Amino acid sequence: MFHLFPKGILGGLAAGALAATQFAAAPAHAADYDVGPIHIAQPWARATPKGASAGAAYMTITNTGTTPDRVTCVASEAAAQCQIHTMTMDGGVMKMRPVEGGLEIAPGETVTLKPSSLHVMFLNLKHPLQAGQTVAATLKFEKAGTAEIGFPILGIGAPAPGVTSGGGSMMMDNSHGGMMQMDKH
Ligand SMILES: [Cu+2]
Repeated sequence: MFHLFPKGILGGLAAGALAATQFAAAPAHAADYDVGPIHIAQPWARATPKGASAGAAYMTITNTGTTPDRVTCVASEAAAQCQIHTMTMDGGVMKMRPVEGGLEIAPGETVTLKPSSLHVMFLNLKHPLQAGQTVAATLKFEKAGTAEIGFPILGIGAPAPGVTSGGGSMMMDNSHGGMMQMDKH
């Protein structure tokens, strides 16, 4: 079949397809960060509806070192408070609570923060998280040190970058309202 097309047209089609692919992939790309032996990949946050008091951010953290480390969120420009939360099902209700003493990343381990699971929580937002912008937060690793991470903000209810489906039927992780309860410590 290929012999029916002049070589120049085929080349043009291939180049066009490649350019379109690169363009489509570009917005999902986020910077990675290294803090000592800690590698942070694909940070992202979800946009929040107007008036929401809380927002969430996600990333993948790998400890390439030989000793365990613990991470906490110490500050964010967008919120009065920044914490790392776990989510668990308790009697059919999704509950989240701050990770006490920091989230441990064991040597050689990768921990993924993602919707309906571990997340960085911004409490008492100063302004909504707007899709297309970036929200910055300062993470403190007990041993590796401190890093300011920029989380590109994806749409409200967006799945994790690289995940094609919406991540199941759980709706409660977006607004932190509804069925969700939060334990105060
Ligand atoms: Cu939370």
